[in-house]
Amino acid sequence: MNKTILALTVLFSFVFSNSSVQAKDVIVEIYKKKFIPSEVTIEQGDRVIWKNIEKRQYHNVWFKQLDQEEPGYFFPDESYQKQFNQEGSFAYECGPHPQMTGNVTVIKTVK
Ligand SMILES: [Cu+2]
Repeated sequence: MNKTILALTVLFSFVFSNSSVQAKDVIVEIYKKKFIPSEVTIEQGDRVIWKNIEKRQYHNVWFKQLDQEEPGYFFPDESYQKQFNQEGSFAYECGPHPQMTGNVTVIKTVK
């Protein structure tokens, strides 16, 4: 529950402190050991939220280019989020299941 409250607090403070920038949240679901959709394109400043909707399988979201260490696992009904401020194409995978791969493409904010 604390995580949800924290997430909402972060979301609201971000939305209301940046009136000129409309950052969006993009949802990627994790189900049957797949990222759905596996490829997303977002704008700078947007956030991707990965939701684990498995019955009992944990996962993580590991950007080997960006993360110094492998992030912790998250379990069904939990989520993981990351905000992207740099343009680029960022590949990721699930640490325990390297066959699970995805990509986030970040483009310049369209005004
Ligand atoms: Cu996994």
